[in-house]
Amino acid sequence: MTAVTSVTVGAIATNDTERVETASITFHSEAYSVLENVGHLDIAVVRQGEAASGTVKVSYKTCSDGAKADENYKHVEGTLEFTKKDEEQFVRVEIIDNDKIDKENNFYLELEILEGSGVKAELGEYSKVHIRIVDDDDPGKLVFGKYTFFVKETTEDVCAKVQVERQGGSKGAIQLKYRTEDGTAIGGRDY
Ligand SMILES: [Ca+2]
Ligand SMILES: [Ca+2]
Repeated sequence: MTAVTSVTVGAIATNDTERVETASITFHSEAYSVLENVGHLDIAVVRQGEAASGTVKVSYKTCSDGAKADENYKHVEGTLEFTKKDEEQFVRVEIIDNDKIDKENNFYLELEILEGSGVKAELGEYSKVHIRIVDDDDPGKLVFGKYTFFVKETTEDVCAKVQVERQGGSKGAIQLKYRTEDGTAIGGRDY
């Protein structure tokens, strides 16, 4: 009688394994800048991946990052359903214009996968998009373009053009007064 020490069976073919297709949901980029008076911003959300079937549901909501909800932007939240490959949808966010000078004015929109049916659903490269609201109420500052200005002394009178720049804002018109003061050069003799 011969003892059976091993049994060999045929290897199970692994290339028959069903491939799970993936759909990823993402924004186009990680940040946008908008002027405070832009009105609204339509932010694209896209479905990527090779899967041509299946449905993905995602939720979105705005979150503050310095900017105040319903004072600087209108809070939104909701769900989107993506039913086919490469579908693009938009989330509209309203930007609120005010007359105040705003310093920190950032918020973001965030995605979360709720469910994937008939497809493996995941978040893509940009699951958050940061939005910077650029204030338009700061009149800005007036400064000289250069701290030191050199003029070569000549036998004839020359005109020196000293540049004044407006920086940090542009709301309304600004008037300024200017005058010269003697240093080691004396008014009427040297200039
Ligand atoms: Ca404004
Ligand atoms: Ca403002």
